Amino acid sequence: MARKKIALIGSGMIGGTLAHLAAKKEMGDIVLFDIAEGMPQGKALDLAQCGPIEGFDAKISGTNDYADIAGADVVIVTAGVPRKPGMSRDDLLGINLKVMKSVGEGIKNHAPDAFVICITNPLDAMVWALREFSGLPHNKVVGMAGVLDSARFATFLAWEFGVSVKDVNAFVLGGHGDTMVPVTSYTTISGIPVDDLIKMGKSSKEAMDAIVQRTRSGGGEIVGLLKTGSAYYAPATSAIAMAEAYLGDQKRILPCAAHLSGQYGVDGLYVGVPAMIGADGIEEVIEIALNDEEKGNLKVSVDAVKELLEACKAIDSSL
Ligand code: TXD
Repeated sequence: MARKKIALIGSGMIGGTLAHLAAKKEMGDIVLFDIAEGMPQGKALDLAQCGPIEGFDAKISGTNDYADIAGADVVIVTAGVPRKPGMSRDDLLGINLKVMKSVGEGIKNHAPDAFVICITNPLDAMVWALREFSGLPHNKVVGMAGVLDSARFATFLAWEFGVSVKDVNAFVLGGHGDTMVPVTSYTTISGIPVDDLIKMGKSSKEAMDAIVQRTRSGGGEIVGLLKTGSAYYAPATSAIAMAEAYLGDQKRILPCAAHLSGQYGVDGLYVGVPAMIGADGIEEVIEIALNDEEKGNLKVSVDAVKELLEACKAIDSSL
């Protein structure tokens, strides 16, 4: 059986990391695409030379021509510009919306059967716009944010409780922004709800609130430290988990920016919700029961996403 094909649209900090992770895992052949001449080709050659050391067989190529992504099974989109200190994710909207238009065309023309994972910020708006521009089915276009935000939440919780990260199952819903909704009522450590651990005196509500806030500003914290760009190791790792769930028909339930058609009272938007990923892409959106505070927080997050989409429509009348 021929190897799967993974196309990476955007070969920058996340794109290069995606390629390295996908190669190490032998997920398939990899095509790095970028508009920067030479850079995808150079990274592809460099990564290919890891093969004899790591022992992976994968054809890794770089290109500036969308025709080379033809037949991709998975397309992961990081094309655009990242934040600099002082910038919000929303500040990227004008520039990255135009990028999504060209990427959407490329995917429509050359890889219409792919499962598309969008990473470009502002994520909730860019994944929606990418789906509109590409015309792919809604279940085959998804945004990566919740896996990353949940991983940040889980990391901070593991540090707070002094436990293995392996035993923390954290859930973050809503938009990938300051209004994201870390859901402590569905967050467990070895199946023990975090709220119960607080009642046992293992931590405090104040500590939890601080962790929720640190999770919300997790991206900005790294941008402030790096100064030249934003996070890329954990974002790439998150998108690879989603791609593996698709390629392996794993039926994983992951927090994803998925298209809602009435779930959670939302229609026609992409918002971070628990979604099952398998061979058909987003196979199901899981509607979990939220308490009143969580419902209120999700509504704030959904309203913020709606504002972003209005901004997109104001820029591009085709949307
Ligand atoms: O959780 C999340 N979704 C976020 C997303 C986590 C971290 C970073 N987030 C966003 O991903 C970030 O705000 C950016 O919008 C993207 C990509 O971040 P990255 O750090 O990889 O940015 P780079 O290193 O600048 O890479 C972007 C590449 C760069 O090589 C450009 O030449 C290329 O995108 N680019 C394009 N490629 C194709 N087509 C067009 N039009 C284009 N414009 C720029």
